[in-house]
Amino acid sequence: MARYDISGEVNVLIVVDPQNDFCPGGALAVPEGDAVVPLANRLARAFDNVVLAQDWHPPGHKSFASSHPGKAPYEVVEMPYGPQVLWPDHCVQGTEGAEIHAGLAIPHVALVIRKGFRASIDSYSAFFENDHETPTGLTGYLHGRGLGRVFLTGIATDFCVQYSALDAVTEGFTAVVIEDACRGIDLDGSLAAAVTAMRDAGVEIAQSVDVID
Ligand code: VGL
Ligand code: ZN
Repeated sequence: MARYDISGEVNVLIVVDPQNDFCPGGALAVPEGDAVVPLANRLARAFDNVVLAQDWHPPGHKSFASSHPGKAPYEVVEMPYGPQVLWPDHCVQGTEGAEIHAGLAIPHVALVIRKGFRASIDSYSAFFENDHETPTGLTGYLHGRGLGRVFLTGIATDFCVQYSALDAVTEGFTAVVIEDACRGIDLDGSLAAAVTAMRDAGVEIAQSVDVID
């Protein structure tokens, strides 16, 4: 018996960054990243309201190590808004790597929210860019549609999923991360740290069996 009743109109599933570059063979491949796709499809069938987040960077984006001479991917630099992990070039606007995984089959997605499209600032969260103050507009959308409880699935648990879940709580939503429907990057223990930080902030950590039978 599922622990959550998601039949109500207030529930929304956010599928975070289910994109080719985060799947095996992609530019920023997350181990088993593609494993979230069939589960996201099944979960989505149970939700009336589904939103997708899509990482969407211009060429030469400042989160790319290639934009910082002498720096390598996974090094950390100080940006005006704080520390920033440098990544391999990924999810470049209009490329195959930025496309939604072809196996994602959720025809009733109501909104695709793109993020990270400003060259000088990264945006892990679907709510705010990494300065924690520039909004993407998602809060207004959810309020406008009367959606108050946010379930999250997708990639990467310890980056975009975590940041989105923490911001959801900050913005006054109930946030539930469906842990087995996410996959993480895990840089220096970042996966375990993310789960702890989310729990401490009041994010509910659930499994897909808690949501769908
Ligand atoms: C992500 C690193 C860089 C993510 C996006 O989707 O978690 N991680 N851009
Ligand atoms: Zn990115």
